[in-house]
Amino acid sequence: MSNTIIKNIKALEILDSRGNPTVRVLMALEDGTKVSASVPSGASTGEYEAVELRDGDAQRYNGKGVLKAVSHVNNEIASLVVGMDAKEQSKIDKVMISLDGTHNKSNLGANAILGVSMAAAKAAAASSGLELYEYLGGTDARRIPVPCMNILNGGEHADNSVDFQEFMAVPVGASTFSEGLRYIAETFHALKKILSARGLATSVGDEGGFAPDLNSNEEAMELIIEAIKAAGFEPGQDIMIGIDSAATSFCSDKKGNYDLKWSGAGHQTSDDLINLAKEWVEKYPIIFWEDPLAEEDWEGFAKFTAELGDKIEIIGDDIFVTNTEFISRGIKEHTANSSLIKLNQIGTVTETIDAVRMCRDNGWRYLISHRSGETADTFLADFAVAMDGGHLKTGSASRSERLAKYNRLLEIEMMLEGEAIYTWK
Ligand code: 2PG
Ligand code: MG
Repeated sequence: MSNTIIKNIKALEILDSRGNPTVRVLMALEDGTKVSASVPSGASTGEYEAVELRDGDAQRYNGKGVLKAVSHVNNEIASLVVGMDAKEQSKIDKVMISLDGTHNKSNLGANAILGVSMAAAKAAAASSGLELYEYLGGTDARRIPVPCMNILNGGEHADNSVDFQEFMAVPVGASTFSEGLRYIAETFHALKKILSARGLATSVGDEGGFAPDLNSNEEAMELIIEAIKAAGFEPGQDIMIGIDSAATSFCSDKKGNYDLKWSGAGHQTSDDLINLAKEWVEKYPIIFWEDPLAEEDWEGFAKFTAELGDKIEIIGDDIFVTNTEFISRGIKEHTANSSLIKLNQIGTVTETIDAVRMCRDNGWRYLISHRSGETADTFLADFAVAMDGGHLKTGSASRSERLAKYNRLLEIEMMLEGEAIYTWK
């Protein structure tokens, strides 16, 4: 019999894919099970995300150390959670939420809390002899998400002249996950050839997509269409395009004004951005658009959705921050028709699942997502299969912290022995 009582929790400060500190939690159960979980970290963060606790000690890592969060795990959290049953995920998460006592986890830090929350799920799964996706998703968890591969980076994630943060290739026409991954990895390589033939940079941004200086944002679309064709695929049929504008990062006020500062295109209103999107949706095979407007621009968002919501998936990231309080407002106000889902925006596995459930219950879609600062932890891949959402974004076909998730999905596909489901809808 496995004994899933938590025997020991120990945290440490590690470095993420950008070389910034983050939290890793090691957990041991009474039956000898040992796991570790590492917490990701965003750059284009929403204002209302759960707080990632940083030390603020300028002498260490420019103030970005996480020794306080580590100490919260090792002391206050461990003293309550050790002795609990790792299978009791929602109880463990609830205990940490009330110990923290704030509405945004600013006391203990969402990075401290999430590390323990993820470790508990991993430990309970391992002790039960189940894969994490089976443990979290049940015996029918067998849908592998369509990978939304961010092959061209801009905004806060790169030092180039593109305003929109992510341009993703989405292989909707493939028949399996592994085929889909091949479609977009080949497109990534084709894009590299096209960029170098034009003397454009092939260096990559934070999520592993290329980050060339372009003449306009639209040039990114043209290049991707060209790359899809050069790789031998049909745009719109085999591969569609997803965009994350991350518009909060170029919003100049809270009144619907924007500044396309990286490209130099300058001032734009919400209406200008909506008109641009309408034009692009006519012209290009766009399947979804994330954060087309900023987190404060609820009105603009609703207008965007009224105009385009029957044509494409419209995803709120910074505006909803994986928080049921904001998602429920969005559902009521028809702000979007989908929510991004990031574990560390809300800070526990249970609350993340609650956000997914709310989307599902209300006929919304949800896109499970990595952060721009990642580790080699593959929790996200299993989580995406367990949540059955049908799509996932976890970066490009370069940088091992991104490939680790895609490779884990290949493993899950293999374990499912032909029973895996792969479909956009
Ligand atoms: C986003 C994410 C992930 P960050 O905006 O969707 O791609 O970026 O982690 O920097 O918030
Ligand atoms: Mg986003």
